[in-house]
Amino acid sequence: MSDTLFTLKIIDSHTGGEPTRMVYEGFPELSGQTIQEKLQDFKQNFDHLRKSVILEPRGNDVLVGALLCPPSDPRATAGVIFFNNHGYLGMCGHGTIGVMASLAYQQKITAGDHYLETSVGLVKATWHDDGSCSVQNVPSYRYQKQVEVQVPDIGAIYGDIAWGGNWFFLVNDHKQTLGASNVAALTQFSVQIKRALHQSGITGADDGEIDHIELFGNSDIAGINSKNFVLCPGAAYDRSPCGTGTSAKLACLAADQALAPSETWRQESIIGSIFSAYYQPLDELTPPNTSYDNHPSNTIVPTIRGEAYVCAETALIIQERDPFKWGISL
Ligand code: PYC
Repeated sequence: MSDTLFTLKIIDSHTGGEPTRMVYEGFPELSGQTIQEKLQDFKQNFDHLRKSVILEPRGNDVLVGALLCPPSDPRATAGVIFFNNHGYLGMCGHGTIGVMASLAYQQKITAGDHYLETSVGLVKATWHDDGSCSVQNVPSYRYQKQVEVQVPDIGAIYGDIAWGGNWFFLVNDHKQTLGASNVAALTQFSVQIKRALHQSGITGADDGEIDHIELFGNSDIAGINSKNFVLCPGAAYDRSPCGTGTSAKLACLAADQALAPSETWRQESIIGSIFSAYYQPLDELTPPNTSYDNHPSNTIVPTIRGEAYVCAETALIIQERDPFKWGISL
């Protein structure tokens, strides 16, 4: 007799080295009309499935999951809930590109504009003939400039707090070597900053938890504006340049008038993958999202472009008698 509890159909992809696991069949139907209501149901009643999909032995700490669900907005191709080893993400830029590559692989989309409904707003994803994808992200803004945080054993660190679909602390002056061979030290350093922000009660707007730390430095590649290291919630580092992190960066550059609207910004990740990006001021655009009444005047609408590659199409099997059916949580 079969003791299979769930058979979850997935497509794995990577965007600039950062993996996305799109779950498109076999997940219980989430209750609620809106994507936020579905997210609540996921959190309250199916968090064990998040762990099954992401944690070892079926996944790993680097993975970002993307659950496809029916959208409530008639413009949207799909609703998508992003999650990882730590919990849930508002938006995910590399994940959106990964979902689009997976949908294209399944021949569910063709070149052109598509909308995806996320828990923090509708995003426009354009699938290009060359296999790249542009994501017009949710409106992004710098909340506070050069905030000081006292980090035990390190000292004062200054960073900007910005929203790019998740909350970021962006640090330019850190005296760290931004190189792939230094990721262990960069991770440790960024974890200390994140912990200090938390202990000091420093948050984004509306007490939003700052769960991503972003360190910037110069790129060695001609024509590339910047290189970053991004610590994700759950302590893995982003292999891609981070779509929401690049959006937060554009918001800071726009606020400092260091980048003009429509000017291209090329962001390199710590492993050398690249996103290109630009922004439009919010007041010059009618984005697909619903209400913008509460956005600060320096709000921009960023667009991020990158490539994702499909690497696996399979099903996750979750058996009743498996002692690690809900993943390994240490
Ligand atoms: O690309 O936005 C992103 C992202 C967030 C966390 C990992 N990647």
